[in-house]
Amino acid sequence: MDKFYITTPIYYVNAEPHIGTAYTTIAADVLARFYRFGGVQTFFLTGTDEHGSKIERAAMAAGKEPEEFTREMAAKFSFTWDTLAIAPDDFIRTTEERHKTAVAKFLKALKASGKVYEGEYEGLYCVGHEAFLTEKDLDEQGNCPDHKTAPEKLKEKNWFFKLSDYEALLKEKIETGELLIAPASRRNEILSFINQGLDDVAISRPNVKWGIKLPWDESQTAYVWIEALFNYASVLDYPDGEKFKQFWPPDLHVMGKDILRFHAVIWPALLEAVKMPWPKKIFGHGFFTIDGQKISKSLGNVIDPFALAQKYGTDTVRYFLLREIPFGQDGDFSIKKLEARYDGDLANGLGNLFSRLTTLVAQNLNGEIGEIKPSPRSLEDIDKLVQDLRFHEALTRIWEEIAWANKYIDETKPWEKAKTEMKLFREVIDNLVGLLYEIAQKLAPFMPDTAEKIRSGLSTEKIVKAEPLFPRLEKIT
Ligand code: ME8
Repeated sequence: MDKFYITTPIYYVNAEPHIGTAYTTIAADVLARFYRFGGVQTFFLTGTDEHGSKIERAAMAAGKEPEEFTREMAAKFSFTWDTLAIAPDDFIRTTEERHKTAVAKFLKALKASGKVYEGEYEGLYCVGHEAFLTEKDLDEQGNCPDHKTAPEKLKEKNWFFKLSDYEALLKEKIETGELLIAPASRRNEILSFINQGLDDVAISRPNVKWGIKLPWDESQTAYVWIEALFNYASVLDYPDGEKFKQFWPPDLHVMGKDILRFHAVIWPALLEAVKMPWPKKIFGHGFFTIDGQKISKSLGNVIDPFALAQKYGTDTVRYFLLREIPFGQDGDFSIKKLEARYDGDLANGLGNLFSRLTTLVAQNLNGEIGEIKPSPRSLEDIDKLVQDLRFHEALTRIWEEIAWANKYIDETKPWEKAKTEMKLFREVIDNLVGLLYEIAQKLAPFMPDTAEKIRSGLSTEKIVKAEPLFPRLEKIT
């Protein structure tokens, strides 16, 4: 692989960052770090989705102009990602000039493709989703099942994109794997959705002011989804920027299953219309609940990832989210589970290993071990698991090695050998240092700070008994 372009969704700024959006962004950061460490030219993008009625209304409710409101909210996202050690190569806001300019060029190309026509839409719109709904999407009360609000009845003139022309092509490319959709269950869902027949989609809205005007009809703004999807290209300076030449097409779009259809159906068709190469892979991960309940403002169970990282540590949050919930499946988040993993896996597992090993070296070898020897155990299979986005399995494998190392210490009792059999003692220590050093390398994309502490702790001239990596919880809570 000569380059790796990875994206997260760009998040709506009507809500603050929460652990749901943090989850996707951490996962993408892990992959970006993994490929960067591997020497692959990597571009990792995240950002914020700032146009449309939903944002305009949120700004009004906050008593602010949309410009000011979106600027403040985007800054919160950026700050939160920073505290979670998420290091994107760029952060795009859809209200930036570079995005607006690129979108205008794209819309012109789309119009020129002959796949755009003027029509009338009569139906339902959910502002929460920023999407058109049909009767069969609604619950028994006639509400949007996710937002529990009645959709707005619209009758308006829109410009449409002939999505229906792309059914056969989409099916073919998904079936042959030219467009990979993962996990397999999601791929099947998308295929059966396409098999039911695709309707054309509106690409503009006449009554939404907070948006990007259509170049050929200034009475309309681009439908927020159509414009938002294009962020992935505008950040690279579409159509002829250096970054565009180097990184297009995206190698991987990571997102929650809720927005897979936009990415796996509408997005490739739009790209086809303007003759741009398609993304290679789209991954729709699962959703998680908190203590069994949907994350929602009204339930008051929204967890602020910043506060969580402050209390338990950035690496703990990163580890927990990716270890607890198999990537691709739905799951549940709870503080109780997080604390159990902190005590078990982190403090007693990894933290204890590092502390025992550095103590042994400090006490018996005066802190000096010389060159670090290669690990006696092979950890190569872990890379493949990361490449396949099987993060919880990769972490499980790493913790098997940690458990092995702790058991090896228990069984070989190196502190006894240090008194009588120095050669054997050295062998045990070399094995442990080699293994732990490699464990730290495998952990680096997931837990950058912890990995760095371990690597630098083991590679100094004089190893000292380490400070606890994960202090006892009663001390920090
Ligand atoms: O959809 N569990 O933005 P959004 C797991 N602006 N992931 C979750 C989650 C949960 N409970 N809740 C949210 C939008 N997510 C559009 C995207 S892209 C061109 C435009 C994550 O702020 C998950 O990644 O509603 C989901 O897809 C995303 O947040 C939705 O973010």
